[in-house]
Amino acid sequence: MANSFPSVSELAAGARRLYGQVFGGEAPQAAVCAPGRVNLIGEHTDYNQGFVLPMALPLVTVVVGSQVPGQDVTVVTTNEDADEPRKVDFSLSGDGSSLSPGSPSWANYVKGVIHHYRAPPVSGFKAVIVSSVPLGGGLSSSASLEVAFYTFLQQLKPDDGDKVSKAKACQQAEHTHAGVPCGIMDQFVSVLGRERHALLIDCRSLEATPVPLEDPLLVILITNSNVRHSLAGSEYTMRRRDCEKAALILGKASLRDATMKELEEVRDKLDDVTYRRARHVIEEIERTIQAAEALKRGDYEEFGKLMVQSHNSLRDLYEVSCKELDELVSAAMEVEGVFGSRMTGGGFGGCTVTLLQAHAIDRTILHIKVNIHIHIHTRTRSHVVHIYIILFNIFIKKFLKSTYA
Ligand code: GAF
Repeated sequence: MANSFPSVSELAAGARRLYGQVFGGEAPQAAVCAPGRVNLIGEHTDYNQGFVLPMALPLVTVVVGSQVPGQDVTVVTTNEDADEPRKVDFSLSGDGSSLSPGSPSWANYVKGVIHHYRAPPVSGFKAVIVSSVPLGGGLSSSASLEVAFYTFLQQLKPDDGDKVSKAKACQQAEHTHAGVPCGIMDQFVSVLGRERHALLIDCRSLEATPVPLEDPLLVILITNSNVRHSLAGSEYTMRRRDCEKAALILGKASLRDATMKELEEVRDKLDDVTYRRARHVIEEIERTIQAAEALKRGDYEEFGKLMVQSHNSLRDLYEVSCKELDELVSAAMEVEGVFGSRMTGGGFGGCTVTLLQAHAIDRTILHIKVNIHIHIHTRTRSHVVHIYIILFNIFIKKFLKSTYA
């Protein structure tokens, strides 16, 4: 059976309760939320100006809070990182240095969003953050926090309401305050995602085409390997640099403009790693366009094949997968009724996404769990015992018909 996760109203009720406890029984003036996302296909293509196909999730970050007189800010989170303080206080007065990134790291997203808010100055406030998006799980916990916080600031002092600019401001917060040179996908779909639709986003023009996901016979399953990735680590930045290098050698503004034929023509000018990174991106952009077409015509077999090709490319060419994700994908693909499976998000851990027939959901979950037990056995013998609980305490989300708004 799939595990359940709290609804938005349950999360909001929890946030209100916590707010009352922390702030002397008061009720918050505002309550907002923003979704995490799962990317169905189109990985590491957004910062290459390509296409992505994410969908917003019913996993959300909720912010409740109130404006206060003056410029003092207090924010509390239920963030599960036990080693970090869960409450921060700072003042918005002065030279802005209080908004510089620092510790605890979760507060950097809050500070970054205040810094890039499009209708400054922001007044003092107190707020509580609660989230059902797993941290570091590749489901955009950080973008959902940024977007939820931006939405909260809009309640205190409205900006012009432009949604694309809002997504861009949140992306900037990630760049300057979390140190991750991310693309636009996560913030964009968190702001503009639609219930029961994926969004085909052209990351160059920022045009988005909703693709319905309303087939009652279809289920999307997310499995969390519970391997925590850190996009702030150097690998994400290195991939981005590799792509820029390839584009430069190809004489293109971005890899979006390159074809495989052109890549082959300059192959002897590229080192092997740069060639493989570029090849992934060029082929993944094409796969994403084809996948959106397949989804529109209900060709799930084709969509599934493209998902698996995407995973293999991320594993072999882009090298952002890991053993646990590969195992989860392989296990899912062994089950009849599964169309396709792949890692999702930045990689180096996090989640897989699987497209399958609704009637196959229970046996798919069972098969994944049984296979995981086989692997635990193997790992135990190779002395990586402690990984058992962390890696294989998987939780599985079944959500196609859920709502998030
Ligand atoms: C992370 C980034 F934040 C996105 O912009 C995107 O590049 C993704 O990794 C990989 O597709 O989620």
